[in-house]
Amino acid sequence: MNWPLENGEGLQILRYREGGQYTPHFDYFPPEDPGSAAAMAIGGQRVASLVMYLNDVAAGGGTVFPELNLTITPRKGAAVYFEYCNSLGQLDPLTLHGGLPVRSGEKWIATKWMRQRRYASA
Ligand code: PD2
Ligand code: ZN
Repeated sequence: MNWPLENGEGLQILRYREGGQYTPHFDYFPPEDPGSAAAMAIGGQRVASLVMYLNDVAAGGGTVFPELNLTITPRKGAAVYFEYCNSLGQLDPLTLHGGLPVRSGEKWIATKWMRQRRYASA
């Protein structure tokens, strides 16, 4: 990801069962949200995400970027990387994204989020 290892949050593993989905959201902490200041107290803002697909999904489960008219089909071993915070701290709302409903089978992902500064002890 070309960020210092210590800027990384712990890897998050997520399992979706059939019908499971992730409603569209920003991975950064929206400045207007009441909880954002506390979330950013250590490490600052999130700057980048890597969503790694751990299995092939029988049907559905794509990662969708509605503002970009873009959907990525999950494939085992593939990943989606995107950034949303530049060096001035400006955020990119075009990175709104979600996980479409899994129509058949399961979907497993591992997500790594990076911060502006040191977050982990690594
Ligand atoms: O599973 C996905 O496709 C997905 C969609 C939106 C994962 C995340 N966000 C995430 O891990 O932040
Ligand atoms: Zn996300």
